Amino acid sequence: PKPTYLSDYRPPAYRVTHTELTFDLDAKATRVKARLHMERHPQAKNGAALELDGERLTLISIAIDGQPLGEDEYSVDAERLIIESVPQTFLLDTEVEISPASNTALSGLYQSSGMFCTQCEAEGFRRITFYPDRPDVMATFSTTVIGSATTEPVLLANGNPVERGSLPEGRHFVTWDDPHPKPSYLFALVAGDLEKVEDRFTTASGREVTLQIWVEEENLGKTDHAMASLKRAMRWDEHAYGREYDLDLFMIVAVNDFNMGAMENKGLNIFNSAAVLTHPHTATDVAFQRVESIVAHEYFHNWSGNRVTCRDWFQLSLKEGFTVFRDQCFSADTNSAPVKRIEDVSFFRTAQFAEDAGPTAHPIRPDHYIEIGNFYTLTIYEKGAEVVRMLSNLVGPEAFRRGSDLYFERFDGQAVTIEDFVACMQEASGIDLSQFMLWYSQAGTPEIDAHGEYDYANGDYRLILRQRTPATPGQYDKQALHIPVRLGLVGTKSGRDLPLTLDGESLGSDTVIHLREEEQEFVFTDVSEAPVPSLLRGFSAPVKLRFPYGREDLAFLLANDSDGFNRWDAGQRLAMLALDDLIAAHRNGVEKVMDTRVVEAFRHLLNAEIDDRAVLAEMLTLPSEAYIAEQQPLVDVDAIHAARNFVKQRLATALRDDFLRLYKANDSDAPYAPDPDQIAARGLKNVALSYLMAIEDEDAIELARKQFAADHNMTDVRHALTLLTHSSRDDIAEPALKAFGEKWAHDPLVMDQWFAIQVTRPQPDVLDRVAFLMKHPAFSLKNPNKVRALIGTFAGQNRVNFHRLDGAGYRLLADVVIELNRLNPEIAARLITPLTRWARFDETRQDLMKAELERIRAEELSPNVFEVVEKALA
Ligand code: HT7
Ligand code: ZN
Repeated sequence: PKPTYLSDYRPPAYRVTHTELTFDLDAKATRVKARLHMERHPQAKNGAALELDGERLTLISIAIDGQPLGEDEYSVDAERLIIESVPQTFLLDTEVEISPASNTALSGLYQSSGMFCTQCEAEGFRRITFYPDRPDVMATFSTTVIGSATTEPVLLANGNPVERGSLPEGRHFVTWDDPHPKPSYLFALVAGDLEKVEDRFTTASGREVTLQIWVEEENLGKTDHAMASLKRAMRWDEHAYGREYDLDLFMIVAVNDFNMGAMENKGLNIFNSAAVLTHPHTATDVAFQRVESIVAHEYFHNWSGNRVTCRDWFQLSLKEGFTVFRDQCFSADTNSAPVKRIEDVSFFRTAQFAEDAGPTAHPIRPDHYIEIGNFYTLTIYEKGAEVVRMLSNLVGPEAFRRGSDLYFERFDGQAVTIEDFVACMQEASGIDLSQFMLWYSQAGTPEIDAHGEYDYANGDYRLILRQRTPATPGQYDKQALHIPVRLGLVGTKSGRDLPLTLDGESLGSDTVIHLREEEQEFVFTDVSEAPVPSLLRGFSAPVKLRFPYGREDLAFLLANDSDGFNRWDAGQRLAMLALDDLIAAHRNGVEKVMDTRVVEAFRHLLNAEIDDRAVLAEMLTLPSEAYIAEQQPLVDVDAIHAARNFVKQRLATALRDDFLRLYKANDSDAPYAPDPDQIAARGLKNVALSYLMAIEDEDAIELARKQFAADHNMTDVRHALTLLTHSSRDDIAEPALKAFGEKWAHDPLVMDQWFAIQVTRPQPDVLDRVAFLMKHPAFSLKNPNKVRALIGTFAGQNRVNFHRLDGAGYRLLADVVIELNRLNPEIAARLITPLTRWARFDETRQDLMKAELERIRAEELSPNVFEVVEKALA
């Protein structure tokens, strides 16, 4: 397959002003008629050929302005249809046949649990009809859907329903009209036997909007949280960005088979059922929060993505980075802001840093790709959001709002670029953002080495910052970036933030300094006492910051830093120093000794008055094995696992009574609500239970058993079941797993959790269990949620067993990838990720992982899998 290059971008020669579609649905042979109102672009060459994208389509007929074309007037191959000569303005009519039932890739029109649904982003519309399937062609759409009145009583598409009626032979139709010009990737159709929950929303300007969530009948009781989240998001976007909804109807549909979380199709969002359905007995707090943020994310796309869209797919982060930033701010405002930041950053530093350091590293705006489906990445989404966050901090909240207003007004109804967005911010703020643009083109995580010196004689604090971005594939020399570093100096005597004076200017006690050079010195004057610097507060830039903190410094920051995020981070750094020693001890076969400073820091946390219980729960959580691995030059999965368990056990032994007290203080039988207070209490209670279960004494086991049996809510039940399943007590784990599996056999989303709990067991026999569960009736390779729950969770989260020295974990993953390569290339390509990280491991494992990549490479590969495997083996 050939790459597409950003530098080859050319505007389309023809545009579509209006698109009329008629679908005559049939599982194996759906007929799609398209009438495209087309005109040549004013700047295009007279006589330019018309090229339309089209894949897996059987062409039935083709006509221009009502005249059927002869076979010599057009050509069709596996990817496109070309008509050499067309008039300046014309109507193009085509009819094609497609087979939704055999579409296992879940891109285009497919079937999920018997219903018809579509996924067109990024390039799925070309599997529905011949079309200029690119985001810079925006048209109004009118869609008629014809289906069986019995099996497809509900027929949905974008916009507003304008006509409906009966047809012969038990068929019926509905016509939908979408007045907002949109690119083809936002097209959607759903048809099936669905039920709806309806609500209303009045916009700030007084327009009435009908809100509908469509689900299978048995899920009618699981939509309340999504509906409430949607209304909160709609209100928030009005306040925070001045954006109102623009149609009379907003629909969400839940489908069981979906490659990602959800899709922002205009007026008809399609959701993975896991990203919309919740109930206290089936979904955890984490799932409730995820639903809230995904519902908001898709809704926010109505402006950042739909009204103003991307010129080409290289600009993907324009809509995704900005929309993730928007959903992060929404969730921070709705829940605990510091905890939201801690959760986002800890995920980011674990997963995005790893991506940026691996063979698939790419800039936020890549300059080429083979398969755009491979670029829905943490870099485009999460790093893209960090870059927007930096912009917002650089220009300040007022200018950021002026800049976003300008962006939405100036580019409404257009397909634009990242430059257009940044230019609005520059115009609104008057700040030069030219160096900042490098964040979009340079891959890799910048590293900052910081050093500080306090001069007792004159009260100066000299801070030296040095930045460097390591080479990434295809990018060897990096330039210095514009990096905002938020900081404070915490006085070691007072424990307070000291006033900051830089170059004679008073900056308060918390400020942002701008690192633009490779090396820069900042001298703070009139510093009245020796400080410990608190650097990169709130994770003000997506970088790795090194500072030679001693353990006392970190314990001091953990107790005194006024920045909640950095207080948490100091605890993580302190734990990391202890873990480093223990990992080394394990590798060298010497006795492990617990750092008492960590125990004392935890004792202090457990006994201090901390208002935000959700932050406390985060502070009591040790860095994950994946995060620890990310910090090691060479990953030793066994040493990491042993070291982390050792710390957990020692903390649990030393602080058993404190954890027990914490558990009891936060245990409650109040009716479940997914509100921040309850979530924080459950979080603390379950952190305490995890520590207590690390020593597996009878009291702890009894607590876990009781929590499981109480069956109060899924958060508590799942946590208890996980601890029991991961314990050494199979006699207790097995009956609990069995009871849970039988109780929830009818609920696919709960069965996903049942799979995930089992495949993260640390016991060495887990691989047999994975193989066994792949044969379970509730498992299917065709369902992405199942693949993620069973295979993705095993390979991504069960590090000791996936990286077994006999290579069986790698082999199992490669077998699944090979099978999925045929069925669903997008999912197959994502699943390979853990194998692509071979360079971080010892030679034996490297060889085993590369051998599996080679085995995959020997297959006939989809472009998706080909691109990832080639990069991984380059
Ligand atoms: N914009 C949506 C992207 C998406 C997608 C991309 C490729 C394949 C399947 C997909 N499903 C949804 C999701 C979002 O960011 O909101
Ligand atoms: Zn998105």
